[in-house]
Amino acid sequence: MLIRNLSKAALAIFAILLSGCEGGVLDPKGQIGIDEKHLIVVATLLMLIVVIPVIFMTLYFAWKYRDGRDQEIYAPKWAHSKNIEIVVWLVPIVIVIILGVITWGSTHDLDPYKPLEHEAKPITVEVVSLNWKWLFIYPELGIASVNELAFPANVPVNFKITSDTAMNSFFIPQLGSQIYSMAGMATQLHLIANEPGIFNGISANYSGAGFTGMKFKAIATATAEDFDAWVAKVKKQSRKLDSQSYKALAIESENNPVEYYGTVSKGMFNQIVMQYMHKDTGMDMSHHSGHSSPKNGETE
Ligand SMILES: [Cu+2]
Repeated sequence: MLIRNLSKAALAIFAILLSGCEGGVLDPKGQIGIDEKHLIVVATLLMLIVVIPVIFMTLYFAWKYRDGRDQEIYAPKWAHSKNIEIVVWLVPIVIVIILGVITWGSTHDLDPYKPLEHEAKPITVEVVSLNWKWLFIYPELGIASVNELAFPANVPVNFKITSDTAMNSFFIPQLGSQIYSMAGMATQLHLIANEPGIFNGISANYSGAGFTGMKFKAIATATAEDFDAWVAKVKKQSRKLDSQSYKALAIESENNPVEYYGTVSKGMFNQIVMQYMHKDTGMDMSHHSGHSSPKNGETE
């Protein structure tokens, strides 16, 4: 009776867990995501080779050596079993070796910085995390959008990522890897969508009060024409993203709506990255290289 109730509870928990898969890392729509799901499943199964027998043995031994059973062989001097030693050492060693080999290979294969091999020419998107919204700049197209990212399916996307605030993590769970966005530096990520769709984008790193509203839609369009239509829609907006309008955009806001910028001044992303580089740094460097040597003991 107890066992039956327990199994019912286990089934319910399992169903709830599985229902969470839709739209998550276990429901991948891109090559990187598919490979990562494969890795998660293989690693989990390998580890279950140890976990499942242990669970059963725990229950079995508790039952076998329960109080009130007296026909067991009494062996008070028992201390060592070669067979048990072999099993408890060999199985984990083999599993760790297999996991190690898989991890070594997949760490290189799924390196976020590694460009994807694909016949289609990749498109570049520059990503900036702000409080609390995402800015996407398309340097090749001269447009930008807030909280909406579009790209054609079956085309690799080459992301360059930075932050104008606290550290965030750029993450589209259904497409695969996440990578941190950090102020004053640019990180890279390469992703692809194998089928069209609208995927949820989030930050996987908590960044304060408006964090829950810091979400975006990643639209993988079915065809290049659909993507061009999206680009045309953005280009129609007269708003321009330059140093001035960027300052206004960078002000904290919560649940920011989708916004489009029809034009972007050149080098915006670099400006955003470089704004945290100390202005004195260059001068200091020239001092140190002896350009204009200050007198001994003199500090600025
Ligand atoms: Cu960093």
